[in-house]
Order: sequence, then structure tokens, then C-alpha cells
Amino acid sequence: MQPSVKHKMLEVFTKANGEFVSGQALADSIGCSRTAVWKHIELLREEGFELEAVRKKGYRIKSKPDKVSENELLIGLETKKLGKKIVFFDSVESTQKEAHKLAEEAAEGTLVIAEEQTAGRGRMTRPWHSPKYTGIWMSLILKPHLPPFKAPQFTLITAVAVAEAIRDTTGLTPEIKWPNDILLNGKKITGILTELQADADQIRSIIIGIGMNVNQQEFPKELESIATSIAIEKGEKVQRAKIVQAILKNTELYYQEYMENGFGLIKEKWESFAVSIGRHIIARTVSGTIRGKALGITEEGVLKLESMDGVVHDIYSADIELEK
Ligand code: BTX
Repeated sequence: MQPSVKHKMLEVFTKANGEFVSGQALADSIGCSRTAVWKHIELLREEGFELEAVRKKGYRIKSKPDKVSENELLIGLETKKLGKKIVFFDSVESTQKEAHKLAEEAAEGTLVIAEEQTAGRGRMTRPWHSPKYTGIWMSLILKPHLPPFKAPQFTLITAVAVAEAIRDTTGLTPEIKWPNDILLNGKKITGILTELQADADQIRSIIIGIGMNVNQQEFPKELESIATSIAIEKGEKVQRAKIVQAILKNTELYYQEYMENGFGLIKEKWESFAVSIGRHIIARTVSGTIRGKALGITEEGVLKLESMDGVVHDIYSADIELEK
């Protein structure tokens, strides 16, 4: 199937919004014959689209396959820039690794996404479990004209965008755990990994890795007690493409807000989702463990932590645990 015909056909169905479209109307808007329409309908069915055909009415899409390849993501995507260029892999070691290779040449907003990662990674090369067809494993390339020290704010911008995407597409209310985890009912549903390609005073690319558990029903033993998925929490499966589209739309919105007006609104939204602020926490940093009360985050996304002796520490990176 020529991608352009398939793309046009899916666009016509998307505009029809679940209503029937006659074979003739499809042929006219695509600019092909009725026979070609019929052939392409069959090809869509083979790809997992459920298409209903009724005499004298035509065709309508009853359901789309739950895939995250280019067609599923582009149809219905409401962004100007983010995700307009998609690099898709059925299976790849790590989308983050691929995005790093592409970043210099890639247009801003390029999205690398895969159905499966065989060597997905978290911070400090920790492994990220990324099984096939069940989650969202993607890396987004941004190119803001900013100095490198601003980069940690992008983890927080992304966290707000992702938390709102989960809330708006599923009705579930997530929490954000500083700096880079999103939780549902206290368990990890999303991890965010912000990495940089930069000169000393200028960011060249920010590569934002997002890993989200969507339709898994179970996890390996070592993750069982700390990880969950949207399907487990909601009790039903969700179309991953819809969530990806919502993440891209929100990220574009908050990225623009940040570049134009600074961090104020994002900080406010971030704090409204934050689970650790005002609580007693244990922060494990590379240079040691600090226990104390999390006071809030600064405009730079730094966590303020007041230890028992009243000293306020600036925490730039750590693993956080809530004190029981
Ligand atoms: P992190 O270092 O904060 O968290 C990593 C830890 O999370 C692991 O050590 C493990 O305990 C736990 N973990 C591993 N897999 C999962 C999972 N599926 N669900 C919940 N918990 C898990 C977080 O790092 C940042 C993760 C970013 C992943 C994305 S996926 C797309 C992109 N490509 C890539 O290789 N990484 C990013």
C-alpha cells in the first residue's frame, strides 16, 4: 500500500469521526478508483483496523489497532512542531540511544519511538523494562536556545505534561515524585530521563526519554512492588497513541509557555501534582543520604530539603523515598 493513499484514507475517516463514508466519497477525496478504495480497506483490515461496511452507507472505522507507528501517531496529532517527524522502530535497543545519534541533524520536535526496547535505560545506566506492544518508549528531541544549567527544568516541564496527559486521557490522578517519577497509587507508572548534547554555554539538543507502563498486566518479580500500569490501575486497556498525542500536545504548550514566560506557571502546576513536598523524605544523592522535610522546588527545579538540624540543602539529583 502506498503510504500516501493509506494516510489520506485514514485522514478522511478521522474527519468523519466515526460516521460512515461512502466508497465514492472516499475515492473522490483520495483521488483514486472505487476498486483502489476497496483494496486499501482490505489492507487496513490486515493491519488490525476494524472497519464496518454497510450497503448504501459505506465504511466506518470501529477501532484502530493499538500501535505507535507513524500513521497512528500522526492522524489526530494536534501539535505544530513536536512529533511531526517520527522515527519508528518495531524493536530497538534504546530510543534514547537512537535519538542521541540523530540529534545533531534532526529537526526540533523529532520523536523516536519503539514498540519494544531491548536495552532501555534509566538514570545512571539502570535498566528500564520495556516489553513489546504494551508501553510507551519514546525520546523527544528539543533544541532550546538556553544554557545547559537550565536543562533540569525540562524534566519538570515533561512531568507536568505527562501527568496531565494521563489525567486527561484516563481520568486517573497521577502524582509526581521529584525529580523524574510519575506514580499512580504510590507505584511508578512513568520514568523521565533528560539528557543533553551541549557546548559549555549553549544547549545543542535536549533528549527527553519517556517510559510509560500502559497495558502491562504484570511485571517481573523485581518490579512487582514498585511498578504499575494504566491498565492495572484503570482496569481496562488504553490506546497508547492517544496518550502519546496528549503528551506531545502538552509538552509543546508548556515548552512554549516556559520559553515565553519562564518557569512560574509550570512550577505551580508541578507542585499541584507533587507527592513529596511538605513531607519528610530520605534523599539518596551521589555524595550521601540526607533526611529531612521537602520544602519545595526552586525556579531552577532544585529541591529544597531542610534537615533535622535546620540546614536547608539544595538537592540537584537524588532518589527520594518518603519517610514512613
Ligand atoms: P530511573 O533511574 O529513575 O529509574 C530506573 C529504575 O526504575 C530501575 O532501576 C528499576 O528499579 C525501575 N524500573 C525499571 N523499569 C521500570 C518500569 N517499566 N516501570 C517502573 N519502574 C521500572 C527512570 O530512570 C527513567 C526511565 C526512562 C526510560 C525511557 S524509555 C524511552 C527512553 N529510552 C531509554 O532507553 N530510556 C528512556
